[in-house]
This record gives sequence, C-alpha cells and structure tokens, in this order.
Amino acid sequence: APAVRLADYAPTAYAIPTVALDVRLAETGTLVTATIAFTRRDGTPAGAELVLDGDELDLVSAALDGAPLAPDAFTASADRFVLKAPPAGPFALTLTTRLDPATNTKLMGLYRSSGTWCTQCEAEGFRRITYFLDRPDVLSVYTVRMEADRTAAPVLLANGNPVEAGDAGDGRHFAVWHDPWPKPAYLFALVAGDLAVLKDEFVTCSGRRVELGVYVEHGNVARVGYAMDALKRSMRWDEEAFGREYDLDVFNVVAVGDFNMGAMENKGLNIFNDKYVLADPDVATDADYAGIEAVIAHEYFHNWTGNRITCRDWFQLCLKEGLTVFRDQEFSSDMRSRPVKRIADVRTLRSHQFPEDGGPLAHPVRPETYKEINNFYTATVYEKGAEVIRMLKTLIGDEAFRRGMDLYFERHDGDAATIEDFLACFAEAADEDLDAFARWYRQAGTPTVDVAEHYDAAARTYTLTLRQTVPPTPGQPDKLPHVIPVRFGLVGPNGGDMAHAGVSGAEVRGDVIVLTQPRHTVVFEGVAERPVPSLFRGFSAPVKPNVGLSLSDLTFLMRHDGDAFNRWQASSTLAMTMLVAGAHAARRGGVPRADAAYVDALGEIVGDDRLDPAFRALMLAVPGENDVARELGDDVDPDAVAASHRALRVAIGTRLKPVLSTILAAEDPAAPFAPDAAGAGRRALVNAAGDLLAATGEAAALDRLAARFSAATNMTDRLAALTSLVHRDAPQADAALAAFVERFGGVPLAVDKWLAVQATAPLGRTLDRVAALTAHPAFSFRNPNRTRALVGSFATLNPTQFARRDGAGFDFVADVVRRLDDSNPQVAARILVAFRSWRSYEPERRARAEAALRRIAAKRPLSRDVADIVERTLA
Ligand code: HT7
Ligand code: ZN
Repeated sequence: APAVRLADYAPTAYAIPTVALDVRLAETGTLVTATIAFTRRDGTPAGAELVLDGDELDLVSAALDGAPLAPDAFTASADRFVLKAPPAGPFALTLTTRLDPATNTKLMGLYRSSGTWCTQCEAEGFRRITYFLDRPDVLSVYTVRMEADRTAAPVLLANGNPVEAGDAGDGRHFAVWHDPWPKPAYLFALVAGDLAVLKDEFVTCSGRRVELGVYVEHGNVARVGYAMDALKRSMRWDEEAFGREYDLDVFNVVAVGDFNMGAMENKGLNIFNDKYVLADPDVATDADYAGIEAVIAHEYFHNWTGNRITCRDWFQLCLKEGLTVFRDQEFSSDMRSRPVKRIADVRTLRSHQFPEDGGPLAHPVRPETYKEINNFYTATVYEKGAEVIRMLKTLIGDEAFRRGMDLYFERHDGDAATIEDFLACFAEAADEDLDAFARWYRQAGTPTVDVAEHYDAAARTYTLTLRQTVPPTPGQPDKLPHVIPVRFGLVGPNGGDMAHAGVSGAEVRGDVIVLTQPRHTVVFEGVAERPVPSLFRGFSAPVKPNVGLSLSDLTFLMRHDGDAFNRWQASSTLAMTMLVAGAHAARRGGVPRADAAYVDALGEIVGDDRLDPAFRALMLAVPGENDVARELGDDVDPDAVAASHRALRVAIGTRLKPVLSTILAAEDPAAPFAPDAAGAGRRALVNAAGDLLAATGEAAALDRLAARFSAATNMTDRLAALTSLVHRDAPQADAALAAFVERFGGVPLAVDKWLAVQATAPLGRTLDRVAALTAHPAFSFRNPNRTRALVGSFATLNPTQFARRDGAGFDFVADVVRRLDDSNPQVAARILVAFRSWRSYEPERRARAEAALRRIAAKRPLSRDVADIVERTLA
C-alpha cells in the first residue's frame, strides 16, 4: 500500500452533516443500515464522484434519497464504495451492510467479547461497519437505533443521550441514542449485552446532573468502585484545573475482556479493556490501581482534548494524545506524590520512548508519513508528546500556559485542528515566537546535551558550556537545534542552592536556562565557591544529559539536591555507571563491582524515615537490564548485562542487609489495605527490600519471602513475593505458582500475572515453559491481554531468554507474530516491536534476530501492520 503523506492533506469533496444508523444485532449476520446525509463542499464541482472507505464489507443494498441505486450508478467492493455522479445538492445514501461480529478476530469495527457486542473505531474501524468518509476531519451528528434479543442483550448503549427505548416484538427490543455533538467516525461506539452496572451521579460546576454508569460482566460489579471514584475525581479535576465541564446527560464506561489497547474515549461511551476498570485488593496490585486511575482520567479528559477539539488528520495524533497524557500525568501528580509520579513517568519514557527514538522505528512526535496508522500509537506520540507540552509550560510559565489552553478551547471548540493551530494559541497567549520550539514536533531523535563546567575562584565566576546534538534518524540525516529548557540549581556545600549575581550566555528565565543554539557558554557571576550543578531538574527536557560529574559529586547530589527528581537521577546515574562497567567486565569474564560509597549513600536514604517510602523504593530500583543495554549501544551481550545487574543487586542486598531487614521488620501485617499513594509507597518499599534480600540467595531471605507469599492479604504483596521467588529460582517457587493458579485460575486478570511472572523469569527453562503455557486452558491467542501477558512480556521484559544465544527465543516470538498476523495484526505488530533493537546485539545474536525477522517478512499474505514494522525494522 502506498504511504500516506501529511503534505498531501486536502479536505474531502463532501461533508456529512448527519448519520442515522439502524443496527440489527443477531447471533449471525448483523445488519447495519446507514442513512448518510452528504453536502458538497465549496470548491467541489457538481457531480464529482463520491468515494467512501470500506474494510472487509459486504454490501446488501444501496439507495439514493430513498430510491434503490441502479447497478451502473455505483461500484462497491469490500474496501470501497463509489457513487459515480452524485446530485449537485444535498443528498442521502442509505447503505445496508451485513457483518459477522462473532468472527471478527481483529477486534476493530463491531465484534463480540464474551457475548457482548462492542465496537472499536479508532483509527479506521468505522469503515468495517459501513462505507464512510472514515477520517477525523469529517464531523457528523449521529442518531443510532439498535435492536437486539432482549435476553441476549438487555443493555443497549451508544454515544450521546438516550432518546427512546421499547419493545420490537419477537423477543427483541430497541433503543435510540442521539449525540448532539458533531464527531468524527472514530468516536462512534455501541455496546449491547447482558451486563451489570454500577450507577452514580455527578453534579457539574454549573449544577447539571450527569448520570454515570460503569458496565461490566455479571459478578464483577463489586470490583468497579475504584474506577467510579476515579471517574468522579477526574470530572471534578478537569473543572478545577482546566475549566472543562462535562457536556452530556450521561457518561458510561463499559469494560470488556477482549480489547486491542487500554481504552477508548468514544463520546459519552468510553469502552475499556477490563484491566483498567476491575479492581479489588485480592486481584489488583497498587500498580493496577494507579493504572486504572490514570486511564479512567485519560479517556475522560479526551472529552475536551480529542472529542470537542479533534484532529484534522492522523498526523496530528499527538494533538490529542500528547496533550491528554500530559493532563492525566498532572491529574495523577495531584492525586498522588508529584516527584514520585515524575520519576515513574521518566522511567517509562526512558524505557519505552528512548529506544524507539534511537532505533529503526524512530519518528517525529508528529510524523509526516505512514503506511499503517495503527503503528503510530507510540511512546513518541504519547509520552514524548506529553513532554513537549510540559516543556512548553516550563518555557512560557504557568499563567501563559493556562491562557493558551483557554484560548485553544475557545477558538477551536468543534474543530478538527492541527499542531499549528494549537501552538498559535500559546504564541499569542505568551506573546512569543514558537517557530523554533515547533521543531520538537518535526524532528525525531533524542538530543544529547554535553555539559562542561569551570569555576574561576579569582573571578568568582562559574561557567557551564552546554552543547546539544540531535542525532540523525531514519529519513532525517540533518537536524536543527532544539529549544531546550534546563531547570537548574547551583548546589552549595551546605546542600542549599547558591545565589549568583547575574548570568550571561543564554536567556535565563527564573531557574530555567533556555538553550536555543548548538552551543552556549553560560557564565554565572558572583559565585562564592564551586557549586555542584544540578541540571535538568524535574527532567525539564526529554534529552540525554552528559554532565560527567564525579562519583563524589553524584553521591553529594543524591544526598542533598533540593530537587527530589535529581536526587533519584544522581543515584540512577551512579548505578548506571557501575552497571555499564560491570557489563564490560562480565563480557571479558571478569567480575562486576559496586562502589561502596554509592551503596552507603543509598542505605542512608533508604533508611531515612522522614522521606516518602515510595521515593525510597524508587531509589532502590536500579536501572533495568534493557536500560543498560541501551546505554551500551552496540555489541550487547544480554547475559553479561544480566550478570552485572545481578551483581549490583547482590552487592546492595548484602551491604544494606541491616537497613533492609529493619524495613521488613517494621511492616505491620495487620494494616488494612487502602489503594492510596501512602499505602502503595509503604508496600513498594517493603517489597523492594524483600526482593533485594532475596537477590542474595540466602535461604532465610527466601523462607521469609515464601512466608510473605502465603500470608499476603493483597495482590501487591502476593505478586511481589511470587515474582522474587520465581525469578530467583527459589526452591519454594513451584509450590507458590501452583498455589496461585489454584486460587486465581478462574480470574483472567490474575491469570495474566501468573503467566507474566513465568514468562519474565531469567531462567534457561523459561522458553519451554512459555511454549507449554500456550496450551494451558486459561490461555488463548484470541485474547490480547493473555497474549501480551505471556508472549509480550517474554519478548520485552526477559532480555536474556528472548535473546538466547541459540536464537530459540527469537524464533518462538517470530512464530507467534506469524500466527497472530492472520487473526489480529494490530497485536502481532506490537509484539514484533520487541525486535527493534536487534542491531545492537553482538554478532551471533544479531544474525539470529535478523533471520527471525526475515522469516516474518517472507510470510504471505502479510498484514499491512506487520509488513510496515518488519520493513522499517530491517531497513
Ligand atoms: N485513543 C485510543 C487509541 C486507540 C485504540 C484503542 C483501542 C483499540 C484500538 C485503538 N487504536 C487507537 C486510546 C487512547 O489513547 O486514549
Ligand atoms: Zn488517548
């Protein structure tokens, strides 16, 4: 298929002001009759042909303004409907299509999940329901009449407000929904099924009552309270933080078990992967609760950033996604701890987006070409997109940022907008030229900022030289410099920030140095003694700083930096230095070593009861093996990386045994469970301590873990203990796994944890076990959550076993990708992404990975999703 290009954008020849859908759901052969009103846009010549998108469609009948269309007036195939000579004035096409939702394994369009009919239309799923102008700049008002068997589907939901419902005879019933807000087809949704509901109510800031419903399979209502609470908090927060009020009489959320992604923001009817709705302490971990809170908020926030203002075309995806991620991150920061949330978000960015930006799949936050849009729901568009918004706020300040947001909502409400439209609002609000800043949307690649420092005692000046490099990426060999906000502090010997008497060499706004050139020499005057520079505080820009501080400077910052993020960063930088040196040593057959001063500083912080336990837990989490591999860059031997990682953790566990044991001993096993940030932080710290002690392999530590597993009263502690036992290959591991599945085998979301723990075990027998688990009755390749839990986590979170030297891990994942390519290409393509860093392996593994990739590329037929990723990965 040819690539789609941003430069080729042109509006459609026709607009669609209204759509009326009549959907007759049946076990076999669902009929959809769409009456679509068209008007000719200005500039379209009268009679210009109308071309509608379709995808695997079966047309039953076609009529124009109520009269059947003559066979020579149109052509129709599975993927296109063409009306050859439309009337010059407004007209309506009535098209009936026959669908078979039960065999729709792609989970795009109308499909069935455990008996429930549901839809997924973003990005291009609506064209699998009826022929349409299926693109985001065609906004229409929808009315939907649904009809189904009353027993099979007592619940009938669609977008907007309910209008009418009643009996349809023959055991069937109907409902009519009307959405007054014009929307693109990707926001269309319907749900029909036998579902239970938790209802509640929200009164908006202007006093309007909104009826809220969270729909789930029967038996699960007791597990939706947290999601409902998160929804109400999100609605209030959007009013308070962004002045955004909800705009319909109802807001419904439906949880389904079969879903390609996390959730979908359909207008007034959000559809969720049940993983992001269902929670009780027995089955959900603290991370699950935080995920539910964030995703519920994210989808709700789309009501304004995505739905009321949508994207002109799919190249503008970050307009809604980057902005909405930024909003959900801010929400979670306000609900929980801001520094802890920031550290967690930066870890995610580094582990997901940095490798994307540094590999064959690198693309700008706003791509300029794509072959398959589903492959651009990426960490770059979402997470780097959010970082770009955060930098914008840092640069123009909180007040101008809020004015810019207000202007954006006011000016573009009801529009399908672009990044240029968005930035123009901030340029106006801040009275600032943002042209150079806009490069963040156009240039791929993570910039490096090299820093050199010099203190002149006689002149009392402190000089920082900052040099940025934006690396070449596929299709972009040369780059212009970025506008980079560097939030900084000059930390004095007493740990406080030092004053200075003036600065030159770059614009400085408060505590932010603004880099605009490839190189800046920034001179601070009147600096009493040499400070330790604390740069990129709060991770003020998505770059790789290379400050080259000494070990003693870093341990100093670890202990004293006034910025919590940079305390953590200093610790991570130190750990990374040791991990990289250790990996090199292990590669040469040597022994990795840990720096005692670092471990002692870590011990002091971790043992400091005045600090937030969640922060202390994050300090204990040294960079992961994939992070180390990325830092190494090339000739990576994952076994050497793992040896280095293990050695550092054993060193920490051994040297800090007293403080870690004290943390474990201080745990109150009778404390009631609450899924709040404070409780989660305490559990994170205790479990990190238990895991590090287990890393030493001491029998007593493993016994204590096994006891913690058996006595656990919540899933966070149970899963943490199980993971430590299984990954440490403890003698108690198999019994614990058996006990877990015995108790939770009937709960799919818990089964996912059981599968993932085994798939991520860094053990030689793991691949055989994973292969055997594909035949387990609780596993199915039809279900994306099961597939991701077993195969996705094996491929992305088990570096030594996926990249086994004999290539068997690569071959296994390649076989799965080939198999899924036929049933669910979207999920297949996402799993395939695990190969993206194949070129950085040492030669033997590199050859094995390439062979596996070529086997995928050779499959016929090959979906566009998988072909696109495999071609770019091999290019
Ligand atoms: N806007 C949604 C992204 C999405 C999606 C969701 C489910 C299945 C397929 C999908 N394709 C794209 C989710 C979000 O970012 O809010
Ligand atoms: Zn989103």
